[in-house]
Amino acid sequence: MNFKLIKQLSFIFLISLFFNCNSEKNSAEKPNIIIIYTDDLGYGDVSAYKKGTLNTPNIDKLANEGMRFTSGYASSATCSPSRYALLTGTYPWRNPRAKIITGGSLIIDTTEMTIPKFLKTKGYHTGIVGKWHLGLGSGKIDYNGNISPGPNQVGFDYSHIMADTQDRVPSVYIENGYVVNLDPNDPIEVNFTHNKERNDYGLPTGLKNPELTTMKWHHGHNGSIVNGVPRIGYMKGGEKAKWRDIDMADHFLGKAQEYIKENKDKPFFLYYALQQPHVPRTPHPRFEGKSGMGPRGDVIVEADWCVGEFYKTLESEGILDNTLIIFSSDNGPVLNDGYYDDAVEKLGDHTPSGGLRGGKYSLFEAGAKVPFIAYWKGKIKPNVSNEIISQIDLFNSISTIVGTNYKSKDGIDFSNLILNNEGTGRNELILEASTRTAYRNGDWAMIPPYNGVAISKYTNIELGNSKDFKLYNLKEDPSQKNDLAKKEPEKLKEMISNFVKIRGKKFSNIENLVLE
Ligand code: NG6
Ligand code: CA
Repeated sequence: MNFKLIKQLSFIFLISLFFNCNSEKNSAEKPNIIIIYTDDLGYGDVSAYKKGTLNTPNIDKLANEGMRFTSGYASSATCSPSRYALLTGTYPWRNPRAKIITGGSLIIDTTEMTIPKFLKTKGYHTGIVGKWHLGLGSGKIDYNGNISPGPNQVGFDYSHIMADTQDRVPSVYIENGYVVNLDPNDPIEVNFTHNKERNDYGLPTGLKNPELTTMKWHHGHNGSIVNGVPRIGYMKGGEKAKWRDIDMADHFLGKAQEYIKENKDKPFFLYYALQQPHVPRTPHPRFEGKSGMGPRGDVIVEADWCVGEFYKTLESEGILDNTLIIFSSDNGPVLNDGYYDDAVEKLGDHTPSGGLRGGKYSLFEAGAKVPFIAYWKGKIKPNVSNEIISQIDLFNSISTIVGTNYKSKDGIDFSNLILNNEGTGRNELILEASTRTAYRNGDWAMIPPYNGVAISKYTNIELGNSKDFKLYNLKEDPSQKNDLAKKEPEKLKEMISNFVKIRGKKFSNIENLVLE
């Protein structure tokens, strides 16, 4: 090779490097990606979905200036399975460990692909702030050392979390595997097993010392009392590390804002998982009474405020034009989820489910159909879409947007829908609720027979258990009032057969019923 040629080639190489770097830095192909995920927020709890009773102006802004889905689903009617499906793009019923976690081990295998993991291959910095609830460790957890595996082992560079839920011990924050503010002389012990001895374990309990509580338990939730709130489970020690419930919203918001400020110069992924309006509902005093609906309404107003403040940070940091925001909820609404907190008594005309049947824990629509919004300033055009999409699809859609080839088995890619308003969502979807599954295809929803009570006597929610197959046409009957199983036997047969195809042979109950 002569010298001139080498010079020319080096020049071309440098030029291409320059353009490459430039496009790496500013390109819309590597937008920041933020998932704002609420806990138990219902379809009708957002005023962009159901006007009139409770105002959520900041969430509405994302909904009205972005793409608002009217048929967006969580994979499940409870938390851990939905969160598992969101991060892995996999149906939770494929993983027998993807059930509501109470102090249990990590349910994502560390070899499994996750959204933050594939984003890291594209140079993203990845963070989670807020509720985790996907399990920690791989056996009995020692909260006094490095708690692993956890979020940092399944793709997150940074994590600042609460382990399970606000109503479960330990009531402490965990940052990158270590309990925050832990005094080594006051180690934490945690236990979830109830027995006579354990009743004296650690702190006074809701069961033995109800006079020490400021929030009364209704069902469950009679373990250790922390900040006047009796919890699920027992803990002792860790006094300095305990969170203040009324500060939790501000605390997570602050961490999310800090994360943005620190990482705005590189592409980043932030999973901001708010704790509201899950129990115990503990609004900061400045939000008390703001909704007129008691603490449940007040914490929704608080969560909406957090979304607004968070948005302002993105704006002031100048990154809104290059940031895709997904807003959703992990499952549908519940009023009484274990504490007497006026959620039922002060509800008034508000309908958390937005007129859908059921709620959290239910196979009816309100279990998993949730607010689902995609917002990207200047890129996603304001629109309402009736296409069916699921949080399981975020994996494939985000993968396409950033240009990786990772695809999950169960997801579809709806990136074209949100970015170009072209293409379609899903034809079909399996919904999960406390290990039971149901099926949606087009306008139709089918719920197989299940043993168990029709209505939970605790939460007063219709769970979707019945001895017969149920069939609904959601277009004509979105609130699932008219069971068409008898009227439309051919449709029912087709739905059952499609359902079994996805659920597989293991679902022998249904197969037997089909054969009858
Ligand atoms: C249940 C709790 C409920 C809530 C739920 C998890 C009782 C009786 N009920 O076991 O209060 O904590 O678990 O909710 O303890 S979720 O949104 O995280 O799935
Ligand atoms: Ca939840």
